[in-house]
Amino acid sequence: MKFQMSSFLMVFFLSALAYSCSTAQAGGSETQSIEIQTSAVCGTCKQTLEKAMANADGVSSSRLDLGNKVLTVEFDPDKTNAEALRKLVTETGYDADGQPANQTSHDNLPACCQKDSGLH
Ligand SMILES: [Cu+2]
Repeated sequence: MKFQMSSFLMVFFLSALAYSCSTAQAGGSETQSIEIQTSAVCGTCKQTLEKAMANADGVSSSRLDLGNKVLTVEFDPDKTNAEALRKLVTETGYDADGQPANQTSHDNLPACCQKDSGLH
């Protein structure tokens, strides 16, 4: 009797899980947009960042505004999220919303793109 009860609960649990998965997929694929404050300084930074975003899974478009250094990214929330995109920015070598750039990536950027270049 105890065994029957636990297998009933297991079936119930699995079907509840399957149901929540299918509803998550059915409601998905609406594009979301985020704005990330970066440390980009020039047109080369813009190219570097927009290219990195273009290669990222789930990103449909991105645009860096050099006036305020804000990177706007359109993405599919089923495939990626704001946290992953900020991490990608830091791994490309730029600050993202106050999170510091990956130092190695930053040091590999063209000299004009480095935060302390003094050229900007
Ligand atoms: Cu630059």
